[in-house]
Amino acid sequence: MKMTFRWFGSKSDTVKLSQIKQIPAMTGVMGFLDYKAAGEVWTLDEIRNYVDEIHAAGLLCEVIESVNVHEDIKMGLSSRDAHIENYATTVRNLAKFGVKVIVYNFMPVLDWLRTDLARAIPEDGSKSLYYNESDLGGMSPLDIVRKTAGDSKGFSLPGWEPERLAELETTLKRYESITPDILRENYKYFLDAIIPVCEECGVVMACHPDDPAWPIFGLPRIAHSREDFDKIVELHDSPFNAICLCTGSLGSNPDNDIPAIIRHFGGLGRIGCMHIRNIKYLGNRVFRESSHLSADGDLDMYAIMKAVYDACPHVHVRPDHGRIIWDEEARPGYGLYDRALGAAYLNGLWEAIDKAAKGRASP
Ligand SMILES: [Mn+2]
Repeated sequence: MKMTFRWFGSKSDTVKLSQIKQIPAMTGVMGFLDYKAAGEVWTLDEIRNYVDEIHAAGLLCEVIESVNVHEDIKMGLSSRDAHIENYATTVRNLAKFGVKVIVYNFMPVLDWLRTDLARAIPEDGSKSLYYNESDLGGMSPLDIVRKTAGDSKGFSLPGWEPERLAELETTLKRYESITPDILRENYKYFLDAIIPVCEECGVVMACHPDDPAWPIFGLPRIAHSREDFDKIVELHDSPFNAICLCTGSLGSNPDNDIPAIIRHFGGLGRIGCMHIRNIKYLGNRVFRESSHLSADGDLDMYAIMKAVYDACPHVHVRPDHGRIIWDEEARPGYGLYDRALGAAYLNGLWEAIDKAAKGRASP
C-alpha cells in the first residue's frame, strides 16, 4: 500500500505540502490541476511546475485525479474525437513526469452530490458532508448547483467546475434521450481510443464510482455496483482499464459489500487506486461521512484493509473526505486534520494486519 493525500496545488489548497510530508508513512499526493476545464490539454510546463513542487517537498506524484472527460464524449457527439485527442495528449504529457494512474469518472453532468457540505454532528460538534435524498425533492439540478457553490466557502470543488455547469439546462435536456446502454457505448468508444495510448505510455485509467451510488435527477449513471464495474472492465479488456475503488462512494449504498468488491476486482488486477473512508447510514438514502474509524460509521474498515492487503497490496490509497474538526478553515471534505487522522488510523490497521499475516503479532 502506498499512502497518499489529495492535494489541490499551492494556489488553491489550505493544506501545505510540508504538512502532508509530516503525516507518518505519507509517500506522495494524488494531484489535481483544479483550474483545467474538461477537454483542455494539460501542458508539459504546467505539469512540470506542479510535479517539481511536489518532488521538492520530498513527495511523489504518481496519481493524478479528475482529468475530466468532456461532456461531448459522454454524449457521443461528433465533436468527441477532438476532445479524445486532447485527452490522449494529456495522458502522454502526464506519463512523461512519472504519473502512473489517472482517476476520472464517466458521470453525466453532475459529479458527486451532497445536500449539506457542513452538517454538524451532534455527538461531537464536528462537521461532515451529508446527503438526504428527500432534501432533493423540491430542488432542481440548477438549485443544487447554486447551493453547492454557495456552501463551498469560495473554494473550488472537484467536479463542480463552473464552466462545466454553465450550460447545465441544455446538457440535461440532451441526456433525456441517452439510456445507460447508450452511455456505455459512448464509454466504450472513449476507452477503445484511450487505453491503447495508456498501454503505450504505462498509465492506468481508474474510473471513480458514482457518488452517491444510484441514479440522480433521472440521469443515466452506470458505475455504482459490482455488476456495473464488471461491465466497465469488459468494455475494453486491459489491465490499464481499471477502477478507482472509492469505499465511501460505493458504500453509500448498503447493498454494496465493499470488502467483497475489493477482493473481486483486486483479484482481477483491475484496481488502479483507492479512496478510503467511512459512511454512517441515517436512513434510506440518507447518510453522512464519519471519521475513518470503523466504530464511528457503518463500514468495517478492518475488513476493507484486510481485503486490500490480500487482493491488491501495492495499490495507491488515500484517506478520503474528512470531517472539519478543530475549527479548521478548509475546503469541505479536504481539511488537513481529519484526513491526517484517517491516514494514521489506516496505517495502524495495515501494520496490525501485516504483523498478524507474518506471524509476528504478540499473543
Ligand atoms: Mn472518492
